[in-house]
Amino acid sequence: QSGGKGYALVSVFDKTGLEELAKGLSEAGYNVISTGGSARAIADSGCPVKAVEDVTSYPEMLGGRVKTLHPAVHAGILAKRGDSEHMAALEEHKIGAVDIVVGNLYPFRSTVSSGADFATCIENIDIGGPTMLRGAAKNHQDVYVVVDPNDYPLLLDAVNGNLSSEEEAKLRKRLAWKAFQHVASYDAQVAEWMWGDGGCGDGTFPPELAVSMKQVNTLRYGENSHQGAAVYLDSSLKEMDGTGVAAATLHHGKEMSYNNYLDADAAYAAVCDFDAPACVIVKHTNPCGAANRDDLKEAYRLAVRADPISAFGGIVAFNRTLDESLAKELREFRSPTDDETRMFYEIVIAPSYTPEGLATLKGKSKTLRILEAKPRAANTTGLRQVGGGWLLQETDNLKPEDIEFTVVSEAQPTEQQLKDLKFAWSCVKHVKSNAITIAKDAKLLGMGSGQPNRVKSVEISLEKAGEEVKGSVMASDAFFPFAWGDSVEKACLAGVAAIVHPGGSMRDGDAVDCCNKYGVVLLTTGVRHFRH
Ligand code: 93A
Repeated sequence: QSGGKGYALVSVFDKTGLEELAKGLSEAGYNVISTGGSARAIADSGCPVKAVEDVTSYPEMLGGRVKTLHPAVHAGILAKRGDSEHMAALEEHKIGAVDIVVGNLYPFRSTVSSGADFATCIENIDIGGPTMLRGAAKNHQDVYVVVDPNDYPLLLDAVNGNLSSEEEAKLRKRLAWKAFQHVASYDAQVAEWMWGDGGCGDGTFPPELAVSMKQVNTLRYGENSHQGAAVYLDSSLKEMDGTGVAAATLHHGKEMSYNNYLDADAAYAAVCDFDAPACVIVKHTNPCGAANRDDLKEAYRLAVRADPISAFGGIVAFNRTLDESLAKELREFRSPTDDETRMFYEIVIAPSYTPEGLATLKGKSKTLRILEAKPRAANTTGLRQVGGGWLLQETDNLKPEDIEFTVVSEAQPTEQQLKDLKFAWSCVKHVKSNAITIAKDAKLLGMGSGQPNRVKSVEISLEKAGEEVKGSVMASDAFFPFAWGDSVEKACLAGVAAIVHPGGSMRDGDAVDCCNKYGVVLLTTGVRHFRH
């Protein structure tokens, strides 16, 4: 080694920024040593580089499985510079100290998502890379470890003596943390794959839970301004980036807040449950407006009309491309309750935008958040925290077509009523329990959410539906425990023409008798959609 500086070991799969890095390290006086492909790339750029083989005196072997796994490398990384025995051992074995390790790993995750076969996935499990990163991170007081090309300029700053000693010590710790995080997330991805597609698990629930967090973004605050908060991206999802709201693209507007994420997720989950073109408007995680129409502009207008006061300041979600004419409608539409006020929204979210649609929507307001997200995969799980642990469940993926709707009343539903019952059922699934929805002509008229008392939810939804309740249909997320003088009779008296509930109550018979008395249609589904 020359110039008093040790080796800088560079072994990267992602070769972004490699040229400038190698140049910078050489200029700072380090001897750059490197593995096959990385060494070639550095040499091609005209920078001096030594092959790791020349340090270990062993060739890369087993088709590349063993490259850096050698005492000449790992003792050089792990030796404590202030420990005379460690340094004497390096001296004795003629091993050069490694001062810098720069590495990033075989692309395991993208290999799996590309649909590669088992053997290819196995070959893309990096062993030597994590080993050198962990060694360097452990010995971070003496060794810089860099896993992210974005940190190369910072590294060059540090090795050029541009940092104070406190800044330098802090940077070493942060880089070490980042390396351990990188490796931990990598190993979690491998473990999850082994359990699932890797063929270890038996497919039963629960799956192994090694949540691999890809990236953490700090949020300005949580539900309220005195609560700190952050959003984590789940890198265990097999789908590529852009799936679900955490990975969505923010095209325009203010940054996403904690509540924005929650509400956008609720709105997008609800709208994506419809196969037909749909608009859903959410306020405080509950759909307050929804409609199916081939013309999305009409779906949007109807969704607002369901409850214009709640829709104001809400989240508007679509399940089809948002084009210019829809964007104009969103920009210009005035509150049906007050002709002077244009509707204001926190977020518009859709799977895609036409360029004109996006440009037009941006003109609505500076702050409007415009989100583009791929629909969330159907087979995902939901994780929630409770004191001392977490609860995991499969997401509620049941759609009306998966459910048997059984007529239990004397009156039979018309084809339109059956359609509307299924529409109301799709809506009620996304409303907080006790949930009641009232609908007609594939549009929501009223909803009652989150009431501990089901009768109250019925009363609220009837009140919201107003005059339009006559001839409408009603859905309940769980069974009616009572009928006479209770939820069912109140709905019948108000003019609801058809009702659907899961059934299964001791007094199911009362609900049937009550509906028969008023000539109302009653159906059961045998499944419920609690949302607590
Ligand atoms: O196959 S490995 O697990 N065995 C090793 O000894 C080893 N050392 C470094 N993979 C190993 N690496 C990885 O090679 C690095 O983590 C990096 O991703 C990659 C760089 O290879 P190349 O320089 O040949 O492109």
